[in-house]
Amino acid sequence: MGKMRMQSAPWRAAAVLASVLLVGGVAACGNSDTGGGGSKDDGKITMGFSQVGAESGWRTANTTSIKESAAAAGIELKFDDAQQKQENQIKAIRNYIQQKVDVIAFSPVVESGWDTVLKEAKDAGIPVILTDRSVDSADKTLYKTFLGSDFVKEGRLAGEWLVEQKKSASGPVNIVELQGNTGAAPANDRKKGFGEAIAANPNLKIIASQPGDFTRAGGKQVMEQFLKAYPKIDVLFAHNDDMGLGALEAITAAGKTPGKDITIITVDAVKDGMQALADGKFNFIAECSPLLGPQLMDLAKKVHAGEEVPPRIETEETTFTTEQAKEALPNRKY
Ligand code: GZL
Repeated sequence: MGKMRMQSAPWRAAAVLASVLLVGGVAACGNSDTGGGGSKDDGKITMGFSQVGAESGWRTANTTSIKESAAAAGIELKFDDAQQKQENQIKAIRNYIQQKVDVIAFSPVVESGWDTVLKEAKDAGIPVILTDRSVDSADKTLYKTFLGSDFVKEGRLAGEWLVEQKKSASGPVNIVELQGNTGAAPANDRKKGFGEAIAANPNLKIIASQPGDFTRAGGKQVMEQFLKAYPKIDVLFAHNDDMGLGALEAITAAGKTPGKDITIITVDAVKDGMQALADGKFNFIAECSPLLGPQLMDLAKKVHAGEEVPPRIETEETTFTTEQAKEALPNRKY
């Protein structure tokens, strides 16, 4: 900073006042960048986002979509990774309330236990958007909208495919199930949809169902236990690709051929899962799109402007067989 030349008394007072205002202005702006929160006088929206964690390829793609979309939308993003712990998400949301952000968005790691902190956000006048996973709060005024997938439908599509594949089976078809983390909406709902669909064929039996926490390590560990406990496993239904990919290692290590000795059905359709499907190691995937960022930012702007938004916005999704995966792989964005 150049040395300021001293001037006569009246001019000196004006110069001092101007410099105080300038420094004050920069400090205020600097504070909002480092946590003062709230719309700065340039009208830029500040969003506080609490992410589940970094447990799967899906989550990584989801985080990338959110960060890139916030930058593209000119929204200042404060981002927290909760490492799959609800207490960390509650702490992050409370921090965002303290910082007086304009909008709070989060993907609830589990469905229950949110009413208190959501009421604190509502009392602070900060709108909340649920993305990816939902909550079981009876009070629907605690959040403005939910943006994400219909997990029951994903489970149902997986089950319906299996019913079709095994319609001529004469004897019992033994199914093992790798669930997502206990209490998570996708785990509860995929299990529900799949179970309802396979009831159409009494030969289809779920002989074991355990959480693998949506991680590769969890899928491998639980599949190893299933293989030791059950000599005849015909089908694996994994609530996401990553647990299915972990299970592949256990199945191969047990001397069985995935996709042939054991039919494998998963959910997500991330690139590694689609590659396993194209290679015939998986047999069917129900897609669950992580690319929620652009819609989330549009919703944040609408909610901040006080515009009405639909209570629930579901993402468009499809399913893939091996042949369809081969065709789709070159253009997959995640
Ligand atoms: C689904 C999402 C799930 C994915 C998993 O919307 O919440 O969490 O299916 C991820 O891969 O871990």
